[in-house]
Amino acid sequence: MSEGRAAVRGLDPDRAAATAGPAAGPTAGLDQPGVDALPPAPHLLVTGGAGFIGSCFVREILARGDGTRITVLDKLTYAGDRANLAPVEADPTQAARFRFIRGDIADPAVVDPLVEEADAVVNFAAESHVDRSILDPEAFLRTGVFGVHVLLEACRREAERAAAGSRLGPRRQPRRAPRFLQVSTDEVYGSVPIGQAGEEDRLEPRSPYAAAKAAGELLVRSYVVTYGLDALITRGSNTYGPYQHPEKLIPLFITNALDDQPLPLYGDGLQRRDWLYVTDHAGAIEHVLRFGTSGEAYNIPGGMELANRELVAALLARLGKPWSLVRRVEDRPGHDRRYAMDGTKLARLGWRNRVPFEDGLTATIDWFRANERWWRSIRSGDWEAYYGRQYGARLSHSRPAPDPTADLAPELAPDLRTGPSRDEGR
Ligand code: NAD
Ligand code: TDX
Repeated sequence: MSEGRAAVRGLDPDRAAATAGPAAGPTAGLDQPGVDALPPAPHLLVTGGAGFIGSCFVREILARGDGTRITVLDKLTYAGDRANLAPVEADPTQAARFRFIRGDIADPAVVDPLVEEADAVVNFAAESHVDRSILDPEAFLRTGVFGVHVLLEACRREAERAAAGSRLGPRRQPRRAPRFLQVSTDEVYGSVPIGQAGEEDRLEPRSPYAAAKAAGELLVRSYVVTYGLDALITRGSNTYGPYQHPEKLIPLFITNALDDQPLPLYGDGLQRRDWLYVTDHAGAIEHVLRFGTSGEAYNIPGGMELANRELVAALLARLGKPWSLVRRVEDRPGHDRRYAMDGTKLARLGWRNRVPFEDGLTATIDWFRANERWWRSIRSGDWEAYYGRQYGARLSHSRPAPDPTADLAPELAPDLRTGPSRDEGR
């Protein structure tokens, strides 16, 4: 079994409990990257831990059974779902090391006591969908800027207590200040027409979502410089996998295709994204949390760059559905043409992604096929209003999208139909 398969295993909620138990951690098999910044059996505060990537982070760490305790603070917006944490709550040994609190990161009364108990805070909480940020930007700023500020203030207070010797652990031992990790995104660099963005490149966000993420990052940076906070930033690329909200490209197109519904491809479909499997994103975040240098940002690329229409062709081939489902619709305003990041800094820290794109895509499709109840319940209620607002007019003015496999020589077409290889995407 490849490492990729091993990481994919256990993501099915029904099987997770059966597969839980000691397993290779995200750092297993890598060069020793340095000193672990976390104490043994740490207590982590994971904000936004009921969402797509945050819940994967929680499930993966608790399934390891290494003594780590996790408190999740999540507002349960339309994007958060406690069902994403059901595998943890259903397993008594994991549940004993887990606590869920519903609340807002922008509320100091909730945040302060939780940060007081934590060895580290990992902030996944955000409004995360670019299209929604174009429709209604305000919530993006509230969580992405003010919410980050509240978390940072709580960490600053704890750092002051640690410096004064009054921050004590459960056995009244002196305790270090909490380490803070802000989960950010490749979108802060804006569109990257050629080459790859490095961590020192300028931030040039182009959507309200990306601007809120960039603002959150700048706040973190200011707390490192001004107050000496122990804080880091990760910039992950486009992430995919089980439990992703069906508003995003891959789950939207899988679930629409399963229902033989049209697939709304924006513009010419030649925008390029770099795809990262969710367990690799979660593993890299934990790796940076433990081994990263305070004050630094780390890119987390996926290593699989594809044009959207190539990705859609690969999805349809695996689903056994025809290209005729794909409709060319009006483009997203300000649509970033390409994201690409250099991953040298993270590789030097000792992290390697484990899940090849082919395995990740197959596992994702299998998961959505097997968990129809999960996605049908999300695609009900408010979903219809959102879908009508985002796609109603677009689909009624749509036209067929050119089939990317049609212009290829017949001997090349089968490769694309079964999905490009990992190396081809580099
Ligand atoms: P998601 O939308 O699936 O989950 C976000 C979670 O945050 C939800 O559970 C939601 O309820 C919670 N939340 C929102 N506002 C909150 C608030 N004010 N207080 C507490 N909880 C709140 O998002 P995701 O795709 O899992 O992304 C997680 C993080 O990773 C985000 O910060 C996002 O910017 C970043 N990111 C995502 C991707 C991607 O491709 N999905 C890539 C790079 C970075
Ligand atoms: O219906 C669609 N049609 C379409 O052509 C949707 C939803 C998307 N697209 C295109 C837009 C993008 O070029 O597909 C690409 C991927 O779109 P999204 O899934 O919306 O992701 P993106 O906008 O690239 O942002 C994602 O990656 C970075 C996440 O949603 C962010 O949270 C993350 O920070």
